[in-house]
Amino acid sequence: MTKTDVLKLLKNTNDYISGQMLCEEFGVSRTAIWKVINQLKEDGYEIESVSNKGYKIINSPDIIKDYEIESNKEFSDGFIAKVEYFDEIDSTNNEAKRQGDDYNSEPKLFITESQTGGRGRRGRNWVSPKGSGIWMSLLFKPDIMPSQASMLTIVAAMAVAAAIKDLLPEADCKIKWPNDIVINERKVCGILTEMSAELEYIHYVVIGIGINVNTTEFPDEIKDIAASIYSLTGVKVNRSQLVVVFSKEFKKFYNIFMVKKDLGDLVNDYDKMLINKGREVSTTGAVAIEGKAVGINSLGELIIKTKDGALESVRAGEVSVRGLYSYV
Ligand code: BTX
Repeated sequence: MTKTDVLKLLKNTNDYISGQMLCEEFGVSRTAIWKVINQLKEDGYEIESVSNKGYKIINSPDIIKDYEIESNKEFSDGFIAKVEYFDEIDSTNNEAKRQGDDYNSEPKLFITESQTGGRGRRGRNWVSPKGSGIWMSLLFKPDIMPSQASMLTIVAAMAVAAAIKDLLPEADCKIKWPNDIVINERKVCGILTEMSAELEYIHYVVIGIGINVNTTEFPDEIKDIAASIYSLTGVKVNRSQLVVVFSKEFKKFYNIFMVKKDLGDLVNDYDKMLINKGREVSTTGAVAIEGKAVGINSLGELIIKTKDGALESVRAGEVSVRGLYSYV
């Protein structure tokens, strides 16, 4: 009997569950049940216990521990099979990679309350303070070629944006190509995809996702770009619920992606979420292009219509894109 087992039962019943029933269900003593209930109360779960009736869960805390996520009713509908939680870690992407070499099974999520060395793309830093965000990495082994893996970042971005919309339909949540999630044009989420591969074979992929959920303060160097879901919408989203909804959305988009192993059937949905669409952008990096962003193609490249009417497509690995006058 684990905390997940007990929580699942408590969360899935509206009525009281008697201690006797829990004992029988798990084949353990009343003391064992009582101990687990007390541990859950220490974690912040509000559990009512009434003599002759039993236990009833009144409220769950905003924690992102494995048992809180895995006991969610909808968890089994999602892509993630297993969760491993850390109070603090250097980087969940690093941990996924450390475990990746021995990895050969179901999709696993690494999640933490705080990162001491959170990483962005190309060696940039990712600010990951304690208690207010979701810092997580998904480890799995897709049956695709290494050259197709960058498209998974787009799939993940769609899933995060859709999950936020599921919980907050009113939020102006969009994607800044390729994979920043923005609300009111401020960055609330970044995604870093890494992999271990041979030329023609993927050992594993790690999709690292950082979401500013309830963060209220950011360091000076990012405070003009970054914001949190809470600071922008005034709503405190339950983080474990957001993870579960993300897992469901990721499964949905990933399954569509896997049919053709490209984004052809997702282009329309992506373009609807794309904040750059129809806006003037400029690229920096391998190629410098200015023009109006049109949308993406089935490889996830951004199509830009230049002043002379030519359509150019740029790859995420090659360029950064900004609005002509601002971050988007
Ligand atoms: P990125 O290169 O798109 O974004 C990094 C840039 O974003 C930084 O240079 C800074 O300007 C800005 N930034 C830093 N921290 C934040 C923040 N909390 N909110 C908004 N903007 C910020 C994006 O890279 C990839 C981020 C992935 C983060 C996840 S967290 C779990 C996993 N573990 C890990 O080490 N990284 C991933």
